[in-house]
Amino acid sequence: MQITRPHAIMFASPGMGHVIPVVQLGKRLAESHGLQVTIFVLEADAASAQSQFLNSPACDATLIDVIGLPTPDISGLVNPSGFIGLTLLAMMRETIPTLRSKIEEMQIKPTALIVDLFGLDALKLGGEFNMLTYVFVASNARLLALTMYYPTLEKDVQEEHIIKKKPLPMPGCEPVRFEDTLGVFLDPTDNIYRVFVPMGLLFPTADGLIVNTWDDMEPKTLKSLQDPKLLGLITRVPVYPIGPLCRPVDPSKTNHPVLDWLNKQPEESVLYISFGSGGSLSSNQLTELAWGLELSQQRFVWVVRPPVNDSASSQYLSTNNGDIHDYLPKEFINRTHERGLVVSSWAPQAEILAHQAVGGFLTHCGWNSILESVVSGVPMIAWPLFGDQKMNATLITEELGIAIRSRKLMSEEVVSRVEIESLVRRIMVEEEGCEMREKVKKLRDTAEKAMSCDGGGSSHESLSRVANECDR
Ligand code: BUP
Repeated sequence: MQITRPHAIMFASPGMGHVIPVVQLGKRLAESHGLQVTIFVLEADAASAQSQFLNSPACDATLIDVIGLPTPDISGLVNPSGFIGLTLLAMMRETIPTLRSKIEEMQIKPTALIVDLFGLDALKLGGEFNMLTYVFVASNARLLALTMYYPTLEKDVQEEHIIKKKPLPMPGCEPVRFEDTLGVFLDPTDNIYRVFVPMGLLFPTADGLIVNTWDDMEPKTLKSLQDPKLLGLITRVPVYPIGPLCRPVDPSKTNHPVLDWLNKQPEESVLYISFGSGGSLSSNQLTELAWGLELSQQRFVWVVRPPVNDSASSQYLSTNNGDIHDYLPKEFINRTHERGLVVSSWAPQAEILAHQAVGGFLTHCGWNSILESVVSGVPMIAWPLFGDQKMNATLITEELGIAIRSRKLMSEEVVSRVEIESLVRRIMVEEEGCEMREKVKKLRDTAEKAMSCDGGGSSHESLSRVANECDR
């Protein structure tokens, strides 16, 4: 007799920052908790980083099934500012009928549906197919807390925060500073506000909330989310901290030019710089960064993206596809080639951060990037651009003390080359950097402990509870 395993299906938003953690969660549920896992993901073009990742050994086909769904036509979407979140939400919404047909066709009926933040509308399929439903927050507990809490607030409390720019108190948590607030919360008259803010009310309609964090990373917020006298009052369903789930380092990836170069550098001597898959700097800021790096005299690997020209930083991808020499200072590459490497394509970030030569990470503070830095024991220079990145930056600088940042970034001013030189030196050569390195390594140890299967780590136990619920 064939024994059928409980079957969980996952619905992932497109983009590496979403697909990577969803795949890691699926693999973990299959490998350590014995579930059958099917992941539905919107197809991207074959040359994209997403397609390459989904076809690589990292998505072990013996553990999980990945099924591509056609990208829907959303040409009728009104999105004058080009906000990527609205596009993702519309794509996920329009794909629900296709997902429904796929579930109907399944031989082994799923017992659970796990959606990510842009797939909340699909929670309604839970009732239709008698599935338990979970939201997977591939970001942190603080984002979950704010997103759920904000729509429950009275108008005047919201206005105190967004008009008078006062910090927003959240029960049992650190207050949210105005500068860190998600852009979608800022203008109640905007369509983006009307679409996104009420989404926070959908979380308690799921059976549980799975978050890519762990107790030592966000102790206060996690406690509050689970305390019925604090934020637990609005959460109402169990919160499962199951992280850090990160893309594991691929030991076979040894012959990449960046890794070859790192092999020749002294231990903890290189600063890695990346602004993620969707971030760019203005040309002024790019120039200042290049000069700051050069002045610092430190070794670096820099994933450079073409600049955007309207503000200090942006979430909108640049349309400037010019040659890298066109937007870096003249002769920059020649002058720095002995101690720096500039990369213009997708870099093997997890492997770079885990390399012994890397001693610092200048990051846009995407949550996956932060987790990858922590599990590699690398302190950071926080350079948030948009969305939850600003809150993430506050967490790692002010609450955890594993990163530094420029105050200019809070008012979106250009950070000068002199200040960048100082930030780089503080993290790479000064005592402050050494102390942060020690701190982040201690945090890394707590991450390992939380994920440990043998020692009953807290994140492992949390995910076991989800897996047990799916077995019904
Ligand atoms: Br760029 C880049 N190589 O060159 P985040 C990114 N990555 O492996 P996001 C590479 O993509 P937000 C590259 O290791 C991480 O796993 C990186 O996720 C990988 O940022 C992922 O850090 C990027 O969450 O922005 O998705 O760019 O999530 O903040 O919208």
